[in-house]
Amino acid sequence: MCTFVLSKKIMDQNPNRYTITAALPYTNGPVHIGHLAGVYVPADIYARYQRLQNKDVAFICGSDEHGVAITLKAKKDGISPQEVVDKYHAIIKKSFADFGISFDNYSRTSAEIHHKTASEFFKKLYEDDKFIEEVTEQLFDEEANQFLADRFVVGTCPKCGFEESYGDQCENCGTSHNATDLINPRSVISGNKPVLKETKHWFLPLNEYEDFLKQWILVDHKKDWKTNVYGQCKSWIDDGLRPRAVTRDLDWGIPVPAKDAEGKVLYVWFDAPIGYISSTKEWAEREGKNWEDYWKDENTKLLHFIGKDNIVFHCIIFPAMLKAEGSYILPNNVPANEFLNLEGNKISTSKNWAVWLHEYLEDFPNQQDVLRYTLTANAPETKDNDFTWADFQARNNNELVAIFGNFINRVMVLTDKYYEGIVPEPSTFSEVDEQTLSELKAYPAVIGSSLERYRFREAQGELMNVARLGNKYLADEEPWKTIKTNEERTKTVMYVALQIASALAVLSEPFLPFTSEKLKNMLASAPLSDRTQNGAEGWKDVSSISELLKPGHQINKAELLFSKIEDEQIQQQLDKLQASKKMNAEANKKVTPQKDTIQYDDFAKLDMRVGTIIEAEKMPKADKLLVLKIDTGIDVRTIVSGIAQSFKPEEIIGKKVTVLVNLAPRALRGVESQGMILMTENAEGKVVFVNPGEEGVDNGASIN
Ligand code: B3M
Ligand code: ZN
Repeated sequence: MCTFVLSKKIMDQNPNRYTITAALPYTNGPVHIGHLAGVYVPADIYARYQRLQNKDVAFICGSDEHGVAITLKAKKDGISPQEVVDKYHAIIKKSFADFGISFDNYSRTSAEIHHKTASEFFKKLYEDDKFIEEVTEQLFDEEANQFLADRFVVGTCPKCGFEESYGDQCENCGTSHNATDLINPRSVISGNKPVLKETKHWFLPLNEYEDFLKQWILVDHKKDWKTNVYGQCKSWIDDGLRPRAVTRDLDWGIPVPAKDAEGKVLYVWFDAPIGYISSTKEWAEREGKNWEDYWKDENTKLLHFIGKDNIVFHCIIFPAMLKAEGSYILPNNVPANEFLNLEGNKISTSKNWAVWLHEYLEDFPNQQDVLRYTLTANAPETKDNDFTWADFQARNNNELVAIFGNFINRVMVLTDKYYEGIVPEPSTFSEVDEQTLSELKAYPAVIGSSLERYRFREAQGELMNVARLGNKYLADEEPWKTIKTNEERTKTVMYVALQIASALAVLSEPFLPFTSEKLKNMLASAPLSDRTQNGAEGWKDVSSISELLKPGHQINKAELLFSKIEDEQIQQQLDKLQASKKMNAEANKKVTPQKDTIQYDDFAKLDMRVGTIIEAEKMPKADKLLVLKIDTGIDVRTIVSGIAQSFKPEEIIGKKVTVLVNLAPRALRGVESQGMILMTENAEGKVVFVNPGEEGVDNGASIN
């Protein structure tokens, strides 16, 4: 009994099979750096690392092609939902591949295998009586003749008061709720206030899973789940779980396989996580594997990489579904990240405030690793973080080029120069050499330990320490000096430096796969298939093999691993963002509705004249007010105007303005203002004068 418990424990800690999922991106737009930093880069690092450890890895993803987000995008662009998903599925799939995200399978939820899998999953729960079937009142748009689910309805979040909360989830506080919980709901389609209408749906009674979830999350995973994930789960559980509808009245999605369910589809968050399973099936079929090993074997470690807005679905709802089904394993961990901002503002698809992956790949060809590196260095692991182009440039120029690239370049150039690219035979190791080699051998465990705890920034920092170790070693041992005095010593030093370079080639693979590949080619490392079962040089080889590059081994010519990123490239990116900002300002400009009709006589009462500002000064002790002297043609009079935050007094002297001259005088801070200057706002929200017309119009000319 005792031995059994012990061995089970060891297996749990060190499973050989990993099912690693990355959130299925919605195909209503391309992928941006926020998605990459939050989900795909860490998931890829982790999957690559486990493969290098010789683990059996299924790294699974695919496009999430259902849900209201897709329908809305189709409506907006005037095309069909299918056209929307086809377009973005192709863009997303290609950009992931070009960026080196090493999915074992990238599927899509419109695939037949997924429809079948999701449908069968529902049917099993339906037949096992796991759902509550209930007629309830749901929000309905009478004009559009449609029920309003999820993103079809916005309103005030009952929890935080955010006025633009979606029907199923509040983007502000992350709470997930039912559309009928919204205060002041409005239809996204017509803008109308919805009415309530009866309709039948199937609900998963989450309340019945409360005890299970409490034990599984709040007790079993109290220690190993990230605090942000654990905290969110706890607050949901503490709030009390309620039955949750898993079907919708929509025409885009997977038809509900139940009696009297016409016109109804599965809720997108019911079918999407099942997409992980169908994508695994698709892969297993292709590779001749058994998909059930990856989903039903207790020794398999299931991990979901997601962003923080998806926590409830992966930690509460999907596990409850899996539990209800009964034959599946549960996730071992859900290492969700917080959000990445861009240049101080929230990334936004609709505002085009983003760095799009497919555009990055065009603007920075063959520089995938620079973005991977920067995103990991700034990963929003414990709090929201900011991406700036200046930081991107600095990380490249001061770290990748100056530390990593510089070390490799020195090793390559010196080996070529001194030994024509042949790894020299070392003689006796000094204490420093021994020390350096033993430090080097400790790194796989150091980096691995950070990765096992999902601390990717820390892990990458340690990788850079390997390059730093190399630089320091060369700087201290100065082979360029000893070459003149002590050939044997130089050989030893270069031999040690080459081992460090070779270790870097292996250890950098999860983080900087393109660099690793290049470096392996430069070092002409052993053919990939010779080393480990997975066909790669193993992680542990760095610590267990006494020499990674043997004396006599011929390396290839040096290539540049990283190149400097110039200011102009950065400026171009900043200009691009500036252009988005401008477009948004224009698009967001709200035109105020027209006022009530007036008669001509009402208008004729206004006496507006052309005038010129002849003096301007700040009103003492008032931030907003300028005291102006205006030549109105009738007289020179004083007008107090609230424009001090938009103009400096000296820059407006001589300006022609439109003046309402017969406005009753009133005192502002003790100064009598005798009229009003007409102002408006330009597209960027800047206050400007209403220009009274062509040049050459005299002061005093009437405007009518
Ligand atoms: N499509 C949501 C998102 O992109 C989503 C993830 C599904 S994972 C099963 O935020
Ligand atoms: Zn909220």
